[in-house]
Amino acid sequence: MRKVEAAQYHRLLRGDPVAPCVDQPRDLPELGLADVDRAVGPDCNAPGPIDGCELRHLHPRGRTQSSVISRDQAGLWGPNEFSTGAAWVDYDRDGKLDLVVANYVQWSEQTDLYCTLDGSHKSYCTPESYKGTSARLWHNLGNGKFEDATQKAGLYDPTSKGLGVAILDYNNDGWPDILIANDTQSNKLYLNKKNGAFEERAVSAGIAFSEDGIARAGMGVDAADYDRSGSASLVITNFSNQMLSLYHNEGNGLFVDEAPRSEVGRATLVTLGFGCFFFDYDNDGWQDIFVADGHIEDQIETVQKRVSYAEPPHLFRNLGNGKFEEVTTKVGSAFAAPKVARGAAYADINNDGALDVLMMTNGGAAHLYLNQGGTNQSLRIKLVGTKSNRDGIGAVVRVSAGADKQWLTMKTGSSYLSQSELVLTFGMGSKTKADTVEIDWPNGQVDKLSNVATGQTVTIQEAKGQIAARPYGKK
Ligand SMILES: [Ca+2]
Ligand SMILES: [Ca+2]
Ligand SMILES: [Ca+2]
Repeated sequence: MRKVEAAQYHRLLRGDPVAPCVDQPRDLPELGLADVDRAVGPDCNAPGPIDGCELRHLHPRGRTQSSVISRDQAGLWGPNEFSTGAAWVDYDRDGKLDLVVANYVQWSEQTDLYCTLDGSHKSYCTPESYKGTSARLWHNLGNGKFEDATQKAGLYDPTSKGLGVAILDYNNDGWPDILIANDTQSNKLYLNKKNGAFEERAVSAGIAFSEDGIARAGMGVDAADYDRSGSASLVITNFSNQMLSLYHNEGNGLFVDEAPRSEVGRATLVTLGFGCFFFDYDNDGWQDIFVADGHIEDQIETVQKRVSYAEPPHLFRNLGNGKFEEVTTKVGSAFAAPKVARGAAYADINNDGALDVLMMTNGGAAHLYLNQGGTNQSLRIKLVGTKSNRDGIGAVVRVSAGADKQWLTMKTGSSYLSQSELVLTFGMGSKTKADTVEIDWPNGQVDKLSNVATGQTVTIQEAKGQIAARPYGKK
């Protein structure tokens, strides 16, 4: 992967409507973009209290004209909380996107505690020093209004110290479930009961704790069917000396952590992971794993010799047999250089059909790595909902080519305080067309296309089919 210079990076971000946005809401106009009532886009993955969450009303004539709808107007007024990850999910499948926001701990400048790692310098206190706070679920009432549905939906849990949010349908019943990755508290998995309420199932599902029963330091999270089993599995980043979690979905309500037995676990034992996601970087049809790393303590090397503040990221190539191999150093020395990374997102920033990677660093520069691609084909799918939400968030897209069958979910959230583009990229290997493309929309509509060529981004409208196609540009 080739690094893009900072000035070029800013031009790309501002000029490209599919640019991913991470961590810096004031600089980036489309952070956490989704259309919640066909005219409203939210701006809401900001770290810090929910004051950082705005709704932007996009005027129909263009993206340059937007006005901020205050959280008062939208009814998004809750306690002053330390909000972290966020995701849009139409949990009651009424066509209107609802918002889930993870909260971290009860902290303020006034109640800040003094902790020290080496006896002389102030350091971060561990999360155990502070009380937790519940995630919040905002139910979209329409007309730009939301209500706090946390209690009635069964999501209220003041023990949580949430950082990451992923939306997945882990039991394949067509109703989106919610995962909250918690720091030093057990992770939470909210099963959608289809009646506006959820039931928390993390312990029985096997993802609450590590294999030895410890609540780890959950940071970022993502979900995808990485082994084509038909069910969405999970990756969750954890602290140094904990390795990440690679929870394989067994398809029966249970997950098994594959990390301890795999290259993924061994390679991530010492590093401290934040942003993470599944994506197919080499377009071979198998979902690979990216992890952004960086410790929280700049003095950590003085007390733990094997651990460093700046750390290389991880890129794991999916070998297609349930195993991964680390390829970080093979894709570029700048990419593999140590960083104090936090947020991470992907998008095809230059329309060549290969996914590029954006990393944000703590107090430092953003790093954008252009994927140089290869000989493998890809097909990109953009959705336009009509009865369902406009961006098709929650839709499942299934692509078949010969015996190869893949599926991806259109989603927001995932990773760490970041959001990737709202376009699905299917790696197609040597195939030059998909035999079928099937879209299961959140409202139940199913659309099916046949013989769709690779090498393009196809826009599909609910109940109508293909409405636009954009061929990839020349490299
Ligand atoms: Ca809804
Ligand atoms: Ca479900
Ligand atoms: Ca791959």
